Amino acid sequence: MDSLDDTIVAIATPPGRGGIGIVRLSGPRAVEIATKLFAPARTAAAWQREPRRMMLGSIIKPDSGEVVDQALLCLMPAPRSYTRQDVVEIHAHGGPLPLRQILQLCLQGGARLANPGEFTLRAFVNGRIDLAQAEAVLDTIQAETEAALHVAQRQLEGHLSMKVKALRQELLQILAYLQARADFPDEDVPERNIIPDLERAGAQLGELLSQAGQGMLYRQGVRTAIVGRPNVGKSRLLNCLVGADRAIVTNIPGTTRDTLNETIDLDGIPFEVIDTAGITHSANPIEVLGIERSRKAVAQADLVLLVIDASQPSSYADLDVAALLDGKKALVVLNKSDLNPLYSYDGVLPGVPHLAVSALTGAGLRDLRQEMVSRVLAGNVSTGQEALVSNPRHRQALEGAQVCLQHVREAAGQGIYQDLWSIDLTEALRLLGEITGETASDELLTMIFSAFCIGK
Ligand SMILES: Nc1nc2c(ncn2[C@@H]2O[C@H](COP(=O)(O)OP(=O)(O)OP(=O)(O)O)[C@@H](O)[C@H]2O)c(=O)[nH]1
Ligand SMILES: [Mg+2]
Repeated sequence: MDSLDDTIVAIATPPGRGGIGIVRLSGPRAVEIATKLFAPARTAAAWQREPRRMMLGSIIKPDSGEVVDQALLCLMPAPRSYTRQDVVEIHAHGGPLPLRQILQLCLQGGARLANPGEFTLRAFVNGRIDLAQAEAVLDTIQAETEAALHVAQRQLEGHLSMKVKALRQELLQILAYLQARADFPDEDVPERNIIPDLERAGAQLGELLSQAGQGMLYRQGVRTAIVGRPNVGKSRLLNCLVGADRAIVTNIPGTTRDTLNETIDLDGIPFEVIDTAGITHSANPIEVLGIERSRKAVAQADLVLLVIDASQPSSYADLDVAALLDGKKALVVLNKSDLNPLYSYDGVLPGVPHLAVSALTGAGLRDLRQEMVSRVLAGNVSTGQEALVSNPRHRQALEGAQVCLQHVREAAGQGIYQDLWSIDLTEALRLLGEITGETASDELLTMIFSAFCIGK
């Protein structure tokens, strides 16, 4: 891991143009570096001695005195800052050029370019937030629905961490007892039945895990591919679901050549809906490439909407597409239900709900949306409790810890030698510690923070 003694710098606002853009410095030399390139508007202003106040001035090139931009500067001294180090924020105009020049001046002044997530990494390493909270920062930035934001904010406030830490505390007490008995067999360590304690811990783990499926849906969303043979109304259906004219719709088969993605919010779950090229046997090289992408979209999808033109009699072409869906969560959408006559398509995909809709009139769309939600929630049922776990990494650790506790309970029930219990308990503690970061390896940290954007 890179040294915490480096002073790091990054443009903290997204690329592109905006009203303001922020360059952020963190580290022991932040003040020194900023001092060299900032000329306060009030000549006597000593921004270094007025922390957490915005100070107006100019950013200048130290060697020539040339003004780069007007800016507001703010110092957040250690330890009351995001990273617990000295942090200086330069709020300049949000154009790529002024921001890049300011960044350059900071680098020339002795700062180093921050790695992705390095500000948040420092907040974690310096103990301001734990690892689950650091991950919640990223989840907040990436949230696509209100529900996802809510879960991220609860995690950032530390609700998951609190539960995990309390669990670890309980397991630590059991472990301490077991070790006392092992280390001092001749002394009178009072006998204690640990089974109820283990069961309580197991139940708490189970409670956290019971909502994890739903939490993960909020956070990760559902990749939903719309597939079918050409001209059945896939693109029109996408437009209907999105509520905007996104995809080109014509009565010419083979209109859609490339996949097109749009995210919609259904009951708090972000569905990334993907329109695809109609699947058919084509010799046109462009269509062939498009169809290849359609197949890939099906393979990668969490949910597939198989669209059928119900105003046409059933054809082998539909069955060919249906055959691609083997084992996928799917819905059959019988489109063009506004037309006459309508043909029966019962059992195109046995066991999968069939829904009649019209992408022209909007009929049946409400039921379709509802069915999409119930289809992905199946097996992740909500019991009115709030989802605190939304991250697959956390779920894995909790599941691992649960298995360990199960082993201890079984061994204890059979009166098996206690040393073995300690091994499983220690492993459960390690796994839980990975969630909040107490036992996270450098590799794990690198993996987590590299997913962040630069400047966060
Ligand atoms: N009557 C009726 N026409 C529809 C409906 N949905 C789509 N259409 C028409 O069917 C034709 C094909 O629609 P598209 O959405 O382009 O079909 P597609 O499945 O995307 O076709 P490709 O991109 O070629 O694979 C267009 O003329 C649409 O207006 C519907 O529900 N009812
Ligand atoms: Mg299309």
